[in-house]
Amino acid sequence: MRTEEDRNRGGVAGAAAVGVAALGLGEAIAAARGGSLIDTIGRALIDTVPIPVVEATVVISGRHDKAATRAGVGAGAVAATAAISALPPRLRLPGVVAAGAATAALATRQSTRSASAMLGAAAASGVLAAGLRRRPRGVLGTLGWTLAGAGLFAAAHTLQRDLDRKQDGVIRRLGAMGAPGTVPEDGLEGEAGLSALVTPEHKMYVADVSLRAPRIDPNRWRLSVKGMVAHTLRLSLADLAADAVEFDAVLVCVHNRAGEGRAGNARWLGVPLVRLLEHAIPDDNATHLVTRAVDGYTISLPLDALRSGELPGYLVVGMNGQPLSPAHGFPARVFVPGLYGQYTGAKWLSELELTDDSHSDYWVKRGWTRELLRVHPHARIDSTLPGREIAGTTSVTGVAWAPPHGVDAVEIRVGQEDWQPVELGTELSPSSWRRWRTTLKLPAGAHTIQVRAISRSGQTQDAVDRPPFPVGPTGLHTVTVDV
Ligand SMILES: Nc1nc2c(c(=O)[nH]1)N[C@H]1C(S)=C(S)[C@@H](COP(=O)(O)O)O[C@H]1N2
Ligand SMILES: [Mo]
Repeated sequence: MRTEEDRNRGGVAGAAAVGVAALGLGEAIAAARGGSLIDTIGRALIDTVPIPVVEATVVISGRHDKAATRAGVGAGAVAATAAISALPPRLRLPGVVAAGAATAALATRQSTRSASAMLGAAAASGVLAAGLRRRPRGVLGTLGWTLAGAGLFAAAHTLQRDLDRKQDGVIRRLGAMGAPGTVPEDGLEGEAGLSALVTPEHKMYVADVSLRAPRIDPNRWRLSVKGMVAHTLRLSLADLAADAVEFDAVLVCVHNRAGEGRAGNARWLGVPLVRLLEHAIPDDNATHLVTRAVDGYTISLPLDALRSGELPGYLVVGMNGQPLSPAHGFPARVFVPGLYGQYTGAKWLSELELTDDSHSDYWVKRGWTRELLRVHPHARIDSTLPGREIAGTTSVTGVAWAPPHGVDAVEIRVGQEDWQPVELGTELSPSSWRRWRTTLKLPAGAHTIQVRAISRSGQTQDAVDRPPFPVGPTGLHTVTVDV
């Protein structure tokens, strides 16, 4: 006869398998209702962990920050299950209830508020409670629970993919946003390894605190301009598109360290924010424009600087001739060329609110400076290849930016030799990135190459290596070539 004690001896593997199945069911149920349990928990974690943890995750996971966060949630859930299963039997049910309640609390936070995730959490708790009472033992039982969990994850993935495809279809049916027109050129076409002058949408970096782009119905979406204004506005995507103009500008994440790819140059379509302000007429005591997203993210911009033109901000509805993609902020975002992405305005806008100084932004609450962080001039090396024209030479290409003033010069140096200018491509606009190339004659052996950008406002790229936090990264891109 099996005693209670026997049953409890089922290994950690069995408990972990129950955890996988529980999370899988929770995820599938949330997905069936258009949400995600894992992503809701992940976002709540991003919202609450200390800044050094956020910074370390960005450095370690690079472009895979979202996958890393999800993996962390999965591992945490399995570990929690194993921990609960190790409790004395009478404490296990309370343990499951506590874990379920904690998860539900995360799912109701302001930024994540998700009924689907709450439902998923409840279902997961039920599976946990039942599964830990009759914990699987032996290879077969453990395998069965694990496979059931895997199947549920696969189902959740399929549901999510179908919803995303549907959303892509809705966006595609809106048609072009802006004039697709001719492909811009800068005279440096055909350089192998050099970034495109205009970054294609799928190559544009994605950075945000939401693990999944919200799916917004453009037919029901309205942008409200409200708060301390004489006229509250409610604008549809078509209203906005009708007033929009095209501009070229580079978007740079504050986490882009020397030589990295968290930057891209696009042809945007947007309504100058000054035009919206002219219609809304801010009250005299309004000082800030809060850009608020459906995911609870906010960034605010100083009204004076927007109106004087010092911050040439836009309400953006298009990128490279198309509507914004879900990842890049569909249906609308705010973008001020020259400010780092974290300070430039929210994607997935829900409203613009005029306020006084009392509002505190998402990242300011988390310890980032209230000062707007301006993009430092930066040059990046994209390729170092054997010269095509003259044997024994090395052709070096790259991009450089210094928005909103523009790149005046890019200089290169080999080892500790003098800085020398490179050839610049034609500038699309001062706020865009500028491509460059040069040919070096290098003797055989290994050489260290560095580049720096000099802005038209007279700022030379700072060579001192600093991390992104707290005022944006500095330092030079350094590459070693073997000739
Ligand atoms: N709603 C919302 N907007 C946001 C963010 C966010 O987390 N949520 N992140 C900002 C940051 S840090 C950057 S770098 C840019 C990135 O824009 P992209 O993903 O289109 O490249 O969006 C900004 N806007
Ligand atoms: Mo960013």
